[in-house]
Amino acid sequence: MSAFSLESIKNNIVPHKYEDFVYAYGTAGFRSKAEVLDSVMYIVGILAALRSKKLNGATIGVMITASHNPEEDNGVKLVDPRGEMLEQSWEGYATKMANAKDGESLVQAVNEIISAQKINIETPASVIYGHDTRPSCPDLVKHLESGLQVSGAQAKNYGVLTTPMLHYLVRCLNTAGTSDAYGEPSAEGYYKKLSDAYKTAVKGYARLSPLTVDCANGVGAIKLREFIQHIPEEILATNVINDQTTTLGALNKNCGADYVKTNQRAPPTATIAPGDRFCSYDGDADRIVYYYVDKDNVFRLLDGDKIAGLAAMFIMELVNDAGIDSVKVGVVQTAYANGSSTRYLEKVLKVPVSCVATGVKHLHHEAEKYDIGVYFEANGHGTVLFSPAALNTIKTTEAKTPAQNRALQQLSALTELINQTVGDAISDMLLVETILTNRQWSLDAWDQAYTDLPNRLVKVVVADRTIFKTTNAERQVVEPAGLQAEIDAIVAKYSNGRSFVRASGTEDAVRVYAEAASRAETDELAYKVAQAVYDRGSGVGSRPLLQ
Ligand code: G16
Repeated sequence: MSAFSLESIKNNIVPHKYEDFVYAYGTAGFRSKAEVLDSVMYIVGILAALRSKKLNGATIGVMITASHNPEEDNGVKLVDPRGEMLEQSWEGYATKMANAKDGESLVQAVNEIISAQKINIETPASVIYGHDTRPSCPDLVKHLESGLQVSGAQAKNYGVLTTPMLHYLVRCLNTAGTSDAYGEPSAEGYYKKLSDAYKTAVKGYARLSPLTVDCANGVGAIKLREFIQHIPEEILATNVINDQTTTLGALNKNCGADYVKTNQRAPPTATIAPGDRFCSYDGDADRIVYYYVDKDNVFRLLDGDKIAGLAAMFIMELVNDAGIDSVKVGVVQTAYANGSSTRYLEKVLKVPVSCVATGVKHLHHEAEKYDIGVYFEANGHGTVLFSPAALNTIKTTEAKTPAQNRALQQLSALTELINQTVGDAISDMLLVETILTNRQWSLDAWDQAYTDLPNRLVKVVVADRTIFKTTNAERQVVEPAGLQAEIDAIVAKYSNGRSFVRASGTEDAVRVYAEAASRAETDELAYKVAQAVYDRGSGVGSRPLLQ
């Protein structure tokens, strides 16, 4: 390990691939075509080391993944010491460093951070990193390592990992030996923590029928196979499909959570009959959606909204049965949440609901405001956070009846089973399976909570998506001027109509969401709004047409 050296930082800078490419730390870090990311990896190594130094040598995580994006993309994000996303105030530093085109300007950007954050560069730095199964990862890792090297960071490569496992490891390493120790910092430790909790949570209940898991041909296939070795088949039966992790071009292609959610259909590789139970992960296994076909073979999606409703319902009942009503539950959603789900949460469950901008980081912080904060994006990203006070109440309350005892035990198991750092497909799957097993519910029974309003997501490619600016948790567009009035006028023509538009932080497109009373109205509304976006944004390619 060498020392932090501005001279080395300057001399080893990795040149930008294209002069005019502008980098931005977006919804989930840097994300774009893998070919333009060499220079970004180098600066991320330096930034991670600086962040660690700023936090007195706490371990910082770096995950190389482009999650749901196509295989030719890649990306990188930083993980803060408790396993949460990089503090937002540092995103600007990341962007500034990434856009420095020569050694001098990079050193200048680094010096600005050191002085603004009052960083003692003599403080040791500790960084761990991992990556998904993309073919571009090994080369990108080398550039990251070069950035870590010139920063003198103590670094450890954890190799191929799901994103949530990397978040877990970061938290374990930073809490080791404290009263707040999160777990054993290894893949084995992660599998053991989750599997032990699951066994407790379903004890005494009959196992459900096997669950088929579409792993998007990504890292989830490898890790789920390892994980299920820790649970006997009499307790959880899974069948893994879309596990071609070494087939070029297969990752996220016509499969995975994003495909299923966006297209509202099962992957073509899934043979699905009434009564079957299916779920899909995304490419780095941090999202999950469930689905089935009803008795008429009609596809039914149980997305992040449905998971939030199920989790909130179950946890609220446990809190009630445990006699710890002082512990308040809340749910966090984004504008993509189906209107029916919000109505169900507010009117049926009577649980407070907050709406925040897209991005796990926004939901996570909002969820921390509740004693137990359930947060899910409709696309299947989410988890449940237990505050220190809630954890304490669950652990210290003395049960007066067997029913109360059972509820407290169940809650306690959930605090171990649910990944507290970030949404996690494996952990979320166990949460859903726990609830369904406790209730002995089919997917159809779960689906009865409410009926989704028909909804449609459309992507519009425009000349420059950054001109689209929004407010009010992304529910209204402020720029280009006049677009919101146009959307309002279109929406007004549809019963139960709702639509909003926003620039994606992970893809070069503007996303359009629409929902209305009927499928035909929803599709028409979505495409009319998409055309307005296309016209205002000097759309690229063909005009969106109603299909
Ligand atoms: C990332 C973020 C999610 C977000 C998704 C889509 O997910 O972590 O919070 O919902 O991107 O974001 P956007 O609409 O801005 O493209 P992932 O699974 O791609 O890491």
